[in-house]
Amino acid sequence: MFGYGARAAADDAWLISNKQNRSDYLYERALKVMVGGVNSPVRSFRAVGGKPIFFRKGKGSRLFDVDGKSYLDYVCSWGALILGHADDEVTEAICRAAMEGTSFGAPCEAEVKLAEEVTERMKSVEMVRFVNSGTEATMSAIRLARGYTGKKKIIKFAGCYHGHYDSFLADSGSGMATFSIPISAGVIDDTIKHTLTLAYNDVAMLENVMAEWRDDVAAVILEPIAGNMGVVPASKEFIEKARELCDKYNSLLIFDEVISGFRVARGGAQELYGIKPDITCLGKIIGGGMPVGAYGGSRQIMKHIAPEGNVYQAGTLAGNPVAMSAGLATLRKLGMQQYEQLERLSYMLEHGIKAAAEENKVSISINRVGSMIGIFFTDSDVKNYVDARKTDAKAYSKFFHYMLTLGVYLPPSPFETVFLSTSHSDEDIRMTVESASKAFQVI
Ligand code: HOZ
Repeated sequence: MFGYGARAAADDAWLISNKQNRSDYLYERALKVMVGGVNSPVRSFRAVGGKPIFFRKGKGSRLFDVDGKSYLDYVCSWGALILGHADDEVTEAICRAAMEGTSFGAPCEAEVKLAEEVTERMKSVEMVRFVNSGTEATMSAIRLARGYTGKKKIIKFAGCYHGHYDSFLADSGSGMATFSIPISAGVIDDTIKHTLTLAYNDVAMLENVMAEWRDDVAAVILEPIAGNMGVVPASKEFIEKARELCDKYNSLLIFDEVISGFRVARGGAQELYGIKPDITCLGKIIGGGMPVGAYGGSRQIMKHIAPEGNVYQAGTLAGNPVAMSAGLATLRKLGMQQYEQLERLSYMLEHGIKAAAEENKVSISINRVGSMIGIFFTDSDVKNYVDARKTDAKAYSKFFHYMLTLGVYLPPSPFETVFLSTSHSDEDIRMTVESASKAFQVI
C-alpha cells in the first residue's frame, strides 16, 4: 500500500485486520526501542496528552502523517524550516552536495560560502565556527568566554533555553519548562554553582548581581527573543543594560540566536535591537533543515579557539558540505521580500487568533516578533518565565488537540513557539483562524 516492500505489506494487512492506524503502531514499536518513543522529549506529546504523530513527509506549509492525513504545520522543525518543507532549491542543493560526498572531514567550498553569507548579514560576527547543533554552539561559546576572560561564572535567565549542556540545565525553558524539571538530574552542584540564573527582563536584578560578582562573570547569555518559554522578547532597556554591564565588568555578552537568527530579520534579533553581542550562537535556519550550529564573533575573540588559540573545540562532521549547502540555499532565498511576507502573514495570524479568542470570551495573551508567535492562555502580559508559567496548560492542551483534529499542527507544549514559513499562504492563515475560532468555542 505504501510501497515500502514486503515488511510494509505485512504490516498493512495486520493494521487493517486489527483496525489500528500506522502512527499508533509505529509508536508502540518506538516505545520498545527508543526512550519515550522519541528522540527529543517535547515531541512525545507528554505535555498535551495523547500519542505523538509519526510523519511520512512534508511539503511547503504541510506535513503528512503515515496514515495519509495532512496538517498545516506551525512547528516547522522548531523554526529551522523558514522556507517550509522540502523547498525545491534547498532539496536540490542537498542532493547535489550529497552526490559528491556527504562529509570529507576536511575543508570544503560550501563552508566558506556559508561563513561569508553569515558574516555579511551579522556585523558582530567577523569569524564563525560551524558545529552540528545549537547545544554545541552555546556550550562552545561558554568555553570560549571562560577561556577569553579567565572568569568562571555565567549569568543566564530563567525560561531561556540554551540546549542541554550541564551549565544551562537549571530553570531552563523548552522541555525543562514543559516537564517542570527545575534542575536536570545528573548535573552536579560543582558545575551548576557557576551558573547564576536571574529573572528575564529584570534590569535591577541584573545590575545588582553583576555588581556583586563583578570580577567573576565570564559571560551573560540570553535569547534576545526567548522562544523556549513561548515567545517572550527582551525589552530594549534590558538588552541595552546587559550590553552596558558586560562592557563595564569585562564580561562577554552572548546572544543565543539559535531560533531568532535569520528568522526575525535578515541580520537576526541583533539587527532589530541595534546591539552587537560579543558572541552569537546560531543553528536551525543556517542548516536549512540539516543538523547544524555555529558560534561567531569578532576576530579578536574568535582567534582564541584552536588551532589559533588554546580554547579547544572540534567536530568530525562540522562544516560538512550537505548541511552547509542546505544552509546556503536557504539564506540566499531570504531577502527583504520574504521577511515582509512573513511579517504580513504572522500579523494576520496573530490578530485573527486574538479576535477569535475575544469573540469566544477566551483569555489569551499573544507575544509576537516577526514569524515567532507565543500564545498564552492568560489575561496578563507575559514578560518573563514567572508570567509564562501562568498560562493555563490544560486549556492549551485542549486547544492543541482540537486544532489537530482540524488539521493544524501546533507545538505540543505551551512553552514553545508557533513558527510560520514563507510557504504559508493567506488561505492557510484563514483556515487556521477559522479552526482556532471553532476550538475556542469548545475549550
Ligand atoms: N528543544 C527543541 C524545542 N525548543 C526541540 C524539541 C523536540 O524536538 O522535542
